[in-house]
Amino acid sequence: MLRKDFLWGGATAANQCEGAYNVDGRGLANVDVIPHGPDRMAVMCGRLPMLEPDDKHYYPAQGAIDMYHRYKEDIALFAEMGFKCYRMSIAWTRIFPNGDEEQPNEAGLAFYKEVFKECRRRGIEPLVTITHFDCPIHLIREYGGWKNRRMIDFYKRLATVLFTRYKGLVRYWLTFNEINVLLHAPFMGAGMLAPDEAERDRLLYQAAHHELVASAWATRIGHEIDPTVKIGCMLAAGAYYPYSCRPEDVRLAQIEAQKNFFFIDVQSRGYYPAYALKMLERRHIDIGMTAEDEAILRENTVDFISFSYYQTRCVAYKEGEKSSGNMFDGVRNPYLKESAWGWSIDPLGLRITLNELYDRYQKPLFIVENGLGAHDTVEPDGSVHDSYRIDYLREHIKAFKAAVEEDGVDLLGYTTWGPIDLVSAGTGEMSKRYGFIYVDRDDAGRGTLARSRKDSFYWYKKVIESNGEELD
Ligand code: BGP
Repeated sequence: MLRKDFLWGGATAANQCEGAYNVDGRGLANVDVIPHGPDRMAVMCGRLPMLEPDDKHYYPAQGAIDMYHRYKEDIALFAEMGFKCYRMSIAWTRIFPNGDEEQPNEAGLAFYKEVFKECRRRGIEPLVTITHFDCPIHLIREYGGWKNRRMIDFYKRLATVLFTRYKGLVRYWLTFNEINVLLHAPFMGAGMLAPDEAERDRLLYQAAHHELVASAWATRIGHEIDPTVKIGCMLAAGAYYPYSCRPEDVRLAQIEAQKNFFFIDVQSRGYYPAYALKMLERRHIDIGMTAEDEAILRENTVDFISFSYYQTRCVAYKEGEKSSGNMFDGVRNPYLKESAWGWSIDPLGLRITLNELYDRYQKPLFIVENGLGAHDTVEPDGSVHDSYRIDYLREHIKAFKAAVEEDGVDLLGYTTWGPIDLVSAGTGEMSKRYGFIYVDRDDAGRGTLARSRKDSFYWYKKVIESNGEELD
C-alpha cells in the first residue's frame, strides 16, 4: 500500500502556463524569448542568441494558457480531481524583474501568495520549484547567466524572500528544475549563450557548480527560516540501458548515468564524487571551489530527491539508430514502443529508476513529472476520449506501486506532468498535450482558452480517491 498521506497531484511550470509575461511589473526572462518553430532548439541551447522578442517569431510562453488570470478556476478543477498536491514554479522575474534588485516586486509576491492560499483553501499542498528553466534577461545580458558566480547571490536573495514571505504557506520546495538539463540546453537551464566549443565544458561545469552551491545555500536559508520545510533537488531521470551485454556498452551506460547522478550526488551526499573530480582534472577544468563552497555543500544536503521520469535511454558504443527524448538522445530500444514524439514508453523503467535512486541515496523520493504527450481529438460534444493517456499512466502507477510495495522504496508522492494542457518545453507546441483538462488553444496561440474535462480527468479522480488501488 502507498502511504496514507501520499501526495497525488499534478505539476506545471510558470513559463508553460501563466502567460501574462509583461503585467504587474514582471521583467523579461529567457523563457519569454524561446520561440515556437524551427529555431526553438537553437535558442534553447544558446546557439542562436535571442535576448528580446522579434516580430518574425511566435513566443508561446508569453501568453501560455493564461493561468495568471485563471488560476482559481484551474485549482478548483485540480481540487475536483482530489489533488493532494500541486507542483508549480515561481517566475523569478515576477519577484525580481531584473534579478539584481535589492527590493522585490510586491505585486509578484502578492500573486503567488494568493495562489498558495487558494491551494490551501482547497486542501492542496503546494510543492514549489524556485526556478523552472527561467532566468531574468537582465542577468543574462549583464552577467552572462550562471557561468558568473554572482548569480549565487541573486538566487540567495530570491530564496530568502520566498522562504520568508511564504513561511507557513509552502512546506515543500525544489531548488532547480531538472538541474542536469543545463548541460544540454544552456540558455534554458542556465541563462547562457552557447560557449565556444573549446570553452564549452569548462563553462557548463562552472555554471553547474554555481547552481549546486546556490541550491545548497537555498537549502540552508530555507531550513533556517523554517526548520519544518522539506527541500528537494530535481533530476531529469531515467535509467540508462546498455544496448547489449558488450562490456563497452555497459561501461558507456555507466558513464552516461554518472553525468546525471553527478548533480544529485552533490546535492544529496554533499560533496563532489570521485569520478567527477577526475573528469574535471582530466579536462583541466577549475570550477573555483572555495572552502566555503565545500562547507555549504557538505552541511546542506537535500531532504528528499525528486525527479521527472518520461523514459529510459539506451546507449551503444557503436552508433545505432537515434531515438528522441527530453533533451538528450539515445539509441532506439527495439523492445519499447514510442510516443508520437518518439519518446520511448517504459513503465518498468520507472521501477528500475526508483530502485537505482533509492539504493544510491537512501532518501525519500518524489516523482514530480511523468506523463504522455499526445494529440487529442475533441469530439463534437466536447469530450476527449484519451484512453491512451489513461493506459500510459496506469502502467506507470503500477510500476511505482511495485517499487514501493515489493521493493520497499520510500515514495512521497506523484505529480503527473501538465495536469492541464500547457505549452511544451521541448517543442513550444500546445498540441503536445499531457492534461486531464483540455485547453482550447492551438500552436499559433488561437482559441478561447476554455477548459474542459477529458476522460482521464474522471479516471485520475478515482485513482486518487482509492489511493492508487483502483486503476481500471
Ligand atoms: C521536462 C520539463 C517540463 C516539461 C516536460 C515535458 O523536461 O521539466 O518543463 O515540459 O519535460 O517535456 P515536453 O514539454 O518537451 O513534452
